[in-house]
Amino acid sequence: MPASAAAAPTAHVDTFARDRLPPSEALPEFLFELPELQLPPRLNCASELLDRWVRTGQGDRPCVIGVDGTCWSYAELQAQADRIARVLVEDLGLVPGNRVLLRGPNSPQMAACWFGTIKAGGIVVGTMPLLRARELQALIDKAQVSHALCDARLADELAAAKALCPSLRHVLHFGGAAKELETRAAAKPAGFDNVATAADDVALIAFTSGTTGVPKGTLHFHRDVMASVHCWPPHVLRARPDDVFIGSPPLAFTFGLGGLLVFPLAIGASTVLLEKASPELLLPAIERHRATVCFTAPTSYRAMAGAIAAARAAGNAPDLSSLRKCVSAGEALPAATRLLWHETTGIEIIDGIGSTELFHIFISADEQHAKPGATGLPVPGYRATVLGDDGRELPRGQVGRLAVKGPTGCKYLDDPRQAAYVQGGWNITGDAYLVDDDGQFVYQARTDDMIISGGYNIAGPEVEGALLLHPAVAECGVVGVPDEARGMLVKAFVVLKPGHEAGETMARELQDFVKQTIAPYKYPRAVEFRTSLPRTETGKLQRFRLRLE
Ligand code: 3UK
Repeated sequence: MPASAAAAPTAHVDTFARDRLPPSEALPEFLFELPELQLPPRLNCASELLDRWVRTGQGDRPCVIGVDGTCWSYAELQAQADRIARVLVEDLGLVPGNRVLLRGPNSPQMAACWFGTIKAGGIVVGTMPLLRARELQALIDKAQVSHALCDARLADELAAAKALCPSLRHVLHFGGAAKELETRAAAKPAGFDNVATAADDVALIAFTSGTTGVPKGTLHFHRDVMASVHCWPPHVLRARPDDVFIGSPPLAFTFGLGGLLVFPLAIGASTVLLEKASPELLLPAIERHRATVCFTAPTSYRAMAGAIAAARAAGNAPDLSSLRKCVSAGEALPAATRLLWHETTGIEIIDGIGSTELFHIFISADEQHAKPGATGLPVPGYRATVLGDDGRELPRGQVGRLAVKGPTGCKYLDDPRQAAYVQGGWNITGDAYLVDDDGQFVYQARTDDMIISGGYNIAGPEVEGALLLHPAVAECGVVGVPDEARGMLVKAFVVLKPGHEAGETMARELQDFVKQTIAPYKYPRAVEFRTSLPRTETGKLQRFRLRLE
């Protein structure tokens, strides 16, 4: 065992999560080669990310900023997190290892709940704000959640779920008129001694936004959170303590948790937590808060570029001069979007592929290594390769299954699907990739989204990339639909920009355009116009829904 995986006895009294880790032979291989990954056997990530700044006399630094004008310093966030930890332990009987469901849009109070839970040795179960009672019920049952801290505005669906979930004993609301949590917290004395968790005690369970089947709960140790801090952020993002982070992904999504909470706090920077961050709200928020580092999805960059162009044409260009780094993840970044954002703002996007299973980004390129159409290079700390169907590494240029290993890796909570994600020690992400002549990893499609038409393998995202280069196309999704003659037919769903007319003529124009841009056999033989495309709360196109429609 490498030093950083050296075990300390668990601090969890409730060993539910530990008892449901995959057996050791089903785990991926872990790599702790970087010197900074030699982590101590006892580790509570709240001490490292939050308390450290107060301990070293920097508690006055600005930390979390909310939409209501709140701006908490590190000391203030710590004070609130300490009091919430006390409420959980002293009032609600939390014991280390209990699962605590957090529910609400991104906000300073959510950040305090996250740290309060972690400090108390609880296991955070984040939930997407839009989830309904039935979906919440599935997560609560699966993780045997005992406590919930919930934004008062989202109380109803949780109450409906609670009625069906015997494990859930305590629900406290924050916000609203009653301010239950705030009132209890305010009555507590200051300070809290963090539970001295083992580095491999579970800190959070992140559920995948699974498009099919029951969501999978991915377990992450305190050590996983800190390992992520030492890989992508210092080697690729390279943010500074005076940076102001902002973005759209919810804290329940590890893209958001890392990008908007863990990574800024790890360097003493500040973070703007927006409740709503659709492109039309994110853009003015960047301007208002003088944000410098932005995390969002490819479609959001595309929409913001459109909005900037429109505003400039109308003579009221937004002032985005503060912005210096833009991160894209969640979906492949089309070359056209990278180009458009660069033309519009002068900023080269930092693309990165990450997954809920690996916590955060493992292949990425900084501004200097950015290559249109490619995701990038393995992040220091990680190794990546492309495997053939026989499980052997493929030579450069050949399309196969992306395989990754590093300090973090897939650990599903009691789930037979562990054997599909982890094979031969590698994490198999489900993505088809190739490595080009520069060693850059080039995304093709989700493995099960490859379209096999007339004997050809066609990657939907490549066809989308070509369509997006056409000036009339706002958004598009390309999938395979069943076809008698060709097995599958390439079909494009297209949303046009305002001022363009859908119809036969436009369909033919787009088809010809694709034929001139990429190999002609890849062109969409069917084109359907839409006013919007189905997307998940994390910004991903729901291809399965397009295929069914
Ligand atoms: C796809 C990408 C191409 C890919 C995530 C950054 O998206 C995240 O996690 P999920 O579990 O989905 C993982 C899957 O999404 N994907 C993500 N980023 C890219 N495909 N280029 C990209 N840049 O199919 C991957 O397997 O929802 C992303 C950080 C943390 C995350 N959880």
